[in-house]
Amino acid sequence: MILARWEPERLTPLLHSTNPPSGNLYVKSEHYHLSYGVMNTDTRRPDSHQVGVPRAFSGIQPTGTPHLGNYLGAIRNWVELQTSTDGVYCIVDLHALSVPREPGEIRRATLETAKDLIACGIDLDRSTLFVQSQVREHTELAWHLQCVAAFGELRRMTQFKDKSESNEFVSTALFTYPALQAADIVLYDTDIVPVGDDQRQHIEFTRDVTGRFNARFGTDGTDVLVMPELRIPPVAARVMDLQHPENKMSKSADSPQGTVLLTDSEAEVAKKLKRAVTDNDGEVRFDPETKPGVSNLLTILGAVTGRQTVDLADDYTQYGPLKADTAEALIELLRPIQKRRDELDDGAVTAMLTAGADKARAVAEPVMERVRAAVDLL
Ligand code: AQP
Repeated sequence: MILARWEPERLTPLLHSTNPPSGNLYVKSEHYHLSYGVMNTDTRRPDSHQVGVPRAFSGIQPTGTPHLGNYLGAIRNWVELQTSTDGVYCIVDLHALSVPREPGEIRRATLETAKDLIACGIDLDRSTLFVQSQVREHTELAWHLQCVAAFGELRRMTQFKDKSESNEFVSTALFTYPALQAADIVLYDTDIVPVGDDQRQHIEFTRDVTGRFNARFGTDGTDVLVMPELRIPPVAARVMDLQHPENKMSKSADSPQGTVLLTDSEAEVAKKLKRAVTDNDGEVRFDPETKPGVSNLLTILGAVTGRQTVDLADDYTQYGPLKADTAEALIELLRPIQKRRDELDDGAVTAMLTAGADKARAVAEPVMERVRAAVDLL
C-alpha cells in the first residue's frame, strides 16, 4: 500500500482495524525524517515487537572492546532510537570470522560485546539484542543476495580493498561479507539503519541488491524485501584515531594509544588524550582538512557535551586545556557505563541473548518464508 504523504487520519484506523493490512506501507514521511521512507506497519508483528513505528536494525562485530567511535557513531544513537523505533541490534559474529580466528575466541568476545551494549543502554524490554549465528536465516538470505550481487560492485568496496591489503590471508568471506550484511538488514523488514559514516558504501550496496532482488522476484508491483534507509548521525559519524587522526578509530587497527575503549580507566583516558596528536601551529580551530587532530578533539568534546565545534573552538587558545577538558568529559561519560557493566553477570547475559534470538527469529522466519516463496524452488 502506498500513501503519498504522512496521513495519520488514514493510517490510525488501519492500524486499529479488526482486519489490518499486512506488509509495508510506503509513505513520504517528514515524521521520521526519511526522504522517501518505507515504514513497516505490519500489525501482525510478533507480540514481542513494537507495532506502528519504523524498525531500526544495526550490528557490531565482536572483534574487541567497543571504542568511542562505536559509541558516538552508532551505539549512542541506537539507545536514543529506542523511544521512536522497534530496534533490532545484532552482534555479527559470523562477520568476525572473515579474518582468521582461534576456536572459541569469538564466543568470548560476543558475550563481552553484549555486556558493553547493555551497559551503554540497550534496553532488552524495548529492543531486540541477539547473536547473528543463532538465527540461521541470515546465511540463507545472504546466499540469495549474493546471487543478485555483481562481482564488480563487491570489488569496489573500499573496506575490502583496505583489509585485503593489510591481511596476509584474504578469505572469500572478506570479499562477500557485504552480501551477508545486506541480508542481516533486510531480514528484519528494516526501515532505517543507524550506522557510522564508514558503513555508507555498504548500505548503498544493500539498497542496490534489495532493489535488484525485488525487480527480479517481486510480482504485480509488490516488493518482497523492504528497502532500508541509511541513518548517519549529524555529529561524530567518523571519530578519528587519536594517534593517526587521518584514520578512523577502529577495533582492528593496531593503535592502542589512539583508541579510547569504553572500558578504559580514568588514568588511561587522561593519558591517551594528553598524548593525542595535534599540530604545530598552536591555534584551536575546527578544520578537519588541515588540522585533523585538533578537529577530532573538538568533534569528540562537542559530541559529548552537545555543543557546536565552532563555539567550542572559541573557548580555547591552547591545546592542553582542550585535551584536559575532553578527557574530563569522557571520564564522566564512561563512569556510569562502566559501573553498569561491572554489575552484569555472564549467565544472565547469555540467557538474555538466547531470548533475543527467539525474538529475532519471530521476525526473520516469516521474511525468509516470503523470500523462499518468491524465488519459488521445488
Ligand atoms: N571511528 C568510528 N566513528 C564512528 N562510527 C564508527 N563505527 C565504527 N568505527 C567508527 C560504527 O560502529 C558500528 C560498529 O562497527 P564495527 O563493529 O565494524 O566497528 P569497527 O570499530 O570498525 O570494528 P573493526 O572490527 O575494527 O572493523 P573494521 O576495521 O572492519 O571497520 C558501525 O555502525 C560503524 O559504522
